Amino acid sequence: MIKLLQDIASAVENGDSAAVKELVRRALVSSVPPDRVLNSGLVLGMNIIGQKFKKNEVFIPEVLIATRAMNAGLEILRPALTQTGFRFKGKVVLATVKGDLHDIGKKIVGMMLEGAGYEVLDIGVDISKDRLLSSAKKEHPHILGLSALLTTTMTYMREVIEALEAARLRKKVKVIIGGAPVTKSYAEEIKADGYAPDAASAVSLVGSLLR
Ligand code: B1M
Repeated sequence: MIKLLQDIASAVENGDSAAVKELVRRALVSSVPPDRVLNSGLVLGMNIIGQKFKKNEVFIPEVLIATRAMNAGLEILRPALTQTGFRFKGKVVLATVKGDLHDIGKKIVGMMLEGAGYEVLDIGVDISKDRLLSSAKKEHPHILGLSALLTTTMTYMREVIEALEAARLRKKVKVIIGGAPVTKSYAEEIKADGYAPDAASAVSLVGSLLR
């Protein structure tokens, strides 16, 4: 069983979607518990690629290919996880803020969070505070993740937090922020709950906020 799980992790790391699908199917047929396939196979592979990405040992194309392979495995696994009463570790709503169309980094963050066992709802780019408020009310996320790549749009993050406060929703959801121009000190200044410089750090941050 351990060899099969290691093979799944390696196939994710190598971005081999076909092998991931086949190996996950084989693991399920062999009665490997779905949560082990997830955590000791798919997620392990994503963690390895995430750490390599953080250390500049691999780059965006490798991460995207690995996340696609991980998602291919997750699709095979999803029904089995649901059947065994698997519960996501928490729910995250992600958005790129109003005025900003950049979403490559946010997609990577979302995929890495999914790989780590969180339910992720990516509501898109150019998202207004009104849409974020209605998402917070409707979806009840544990975490609201805001991304911005422009110095002109990162200021909108403060407006979102103020709008959440005005709507008395601020205590119900943790807000994390990220994107190239965003800093830890900016996060503190606007009273966000956390800042992550990259996708692997975002996974650690969400884990620590929901602990
Ligand atoms: Co634009 N762009 N862009 N662009 N673009 C930048 C950001 C820029 C730095 C380029 C430059 O001038 N050197 C510059 C911003 C300058 C500034 O404000 N500081 C810029 C500009 C000016 C513009 C336009 C205004 C250009 C124009 O039209 N004159 C325009 C604005 C459009 C708009 O948004 N309204 C524009 C447009 C575009 C494209 C549409 C062509 C395209 C976006 C395509 C897309 O995203 N679907 C684009 C791109 C691709 C870039 C660059 C080249 C690459 C961005 C990227 O995807 N990086 C960028 C230059 C650069 O960064 N080198 C640039 C890769 C990605 C993996 O990294 O997004 O940083 P990143 O994500 C990381 C972390 O930041 C973090 O984790 C990710 C993974 O590790 N992270 C989070 C991100 N979100 C997070 C959220 C979290 C936590 C971590 O929690 C929720």
